[in-house]
Amino acid sequence: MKKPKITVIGAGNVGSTTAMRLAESGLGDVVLVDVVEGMPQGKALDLYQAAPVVHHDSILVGTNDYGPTEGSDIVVMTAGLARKPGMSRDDLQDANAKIVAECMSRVAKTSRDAIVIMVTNPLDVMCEVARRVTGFPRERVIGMAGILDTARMRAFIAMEMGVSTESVFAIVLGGHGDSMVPLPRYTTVSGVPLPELLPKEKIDAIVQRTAQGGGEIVKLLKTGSAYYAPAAGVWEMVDSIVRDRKKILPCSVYLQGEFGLKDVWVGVPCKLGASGMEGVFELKLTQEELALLHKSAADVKNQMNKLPADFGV
Ligand code: TXD
Repeated sequence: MKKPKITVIGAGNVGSTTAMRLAESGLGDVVLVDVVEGMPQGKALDLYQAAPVVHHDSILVGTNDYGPTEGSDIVVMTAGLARKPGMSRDDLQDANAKIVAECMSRVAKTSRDAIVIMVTNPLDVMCEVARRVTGFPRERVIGMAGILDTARMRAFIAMEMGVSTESVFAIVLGGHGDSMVPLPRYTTVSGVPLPELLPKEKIDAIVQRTAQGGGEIVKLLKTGSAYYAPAAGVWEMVDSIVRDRKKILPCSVYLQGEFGLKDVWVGVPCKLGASGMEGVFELKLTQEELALLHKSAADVKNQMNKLPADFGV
C-alpha cells in the first residue's frame, strides 16, 4: 500500500521539528519546502541520515519548489514570521497573509485533494486565508493551536499536582490568542474535575499561565517562538488523520452554526479521521463559558475583517 505523502511548508523551527516527528514515527514520507536555498534540502538529508540509527523507513526530501510535493495527502503549513518579544500574534498578520496566500495557491494547484493543517500565526486568521485561496471545504483546512494550548494547561496541572501529564485531560476553546477559553470544569485528573482538586486561586493562575503560554516561551527564547510542543500538536493531528483514529481534538474549525457561531474560525473539539475534520463535538457550555467563546470569536472575526478582499495570487 502507498505510504502517505506529507508536505511540510516552512523548514524553520516548527517545520523541521514536525518533519522529524512525522518521519521518525513512520507516519509517511515527508517533503520539506522552504524559500531559503539549500536549507530544506540540507535538513531533509540530515533527518534522513538519522534513519539507520533511529529505525524508520520514511523518505525525506527537501525542495524550494512545489514539483516534489505534487499529490500530497497532507500539507502542513508552517511558513511565515514568528513572534519576537513584545509582539502579539496579530502583529504578524499582514506579512504572513501574503506568505500563506502564495504557498496555498501553489498547494491548490499541486495537491488538490490534500488535507491542510495550518500552523502559521495568527492561526485562526491564516486558516481563513488558506480556505479562501485553496477553495477547499472546511473538512480539509484545519488549524493547529488547541492541542498546544491544552497540552500547556495539562503540563502546568501535572507540575502543580506532581502527577503524570498522561493522567490530566484539559479543554481549551476559542481563538489562539490571549482571549482563548480554558475550561476548568471539563478539565480532569484521572476523571476528577479540577475544581474538586485545586483551590480557585491555583486554577486561576494555571488558566492565566496557559493563556500566556506562548508569550512565556517567546520571552525566554528571545529570538523566536515555541516549536517542540507545537510540532507535537501537529504530529497528533496527522496521526489521527493518517490512521483514521477519529480522535476528538481541539482544532481551529470554520464554524457553520455550531456554538451559535458562523463563518468564523475558532478552536473547538472536533473529530479527526481519514476525511479530515469529520465533525464538531458540541459540548454543553454554561452561559458564561459561551459568552467567553463568543468574545474570543469576535476578536478573530475582527482580525479576519482586516484581510484584503483579494490576495493577488
Ligand atoms: O500554535 C500554533 N499554531 C503556533 C504557531 C505555535 C508555534 C509557532 N506558530 C507560528 O508558526 C509562528 O508564529 C510562525 O508564524 C510559524 C512558524 O514558526 P517557526 O518558529 O517555525 O518560524 P521560523 O523558524 O522562522 O520558520 C519559518 C520558515 C523559515 O524557514 C522561512 O524561510 C520560511 O518559513 N518561509 C517560507 N517557506 C516557504 N515559502 C515561503 N513563502 C516562505 N516564507 C518564509
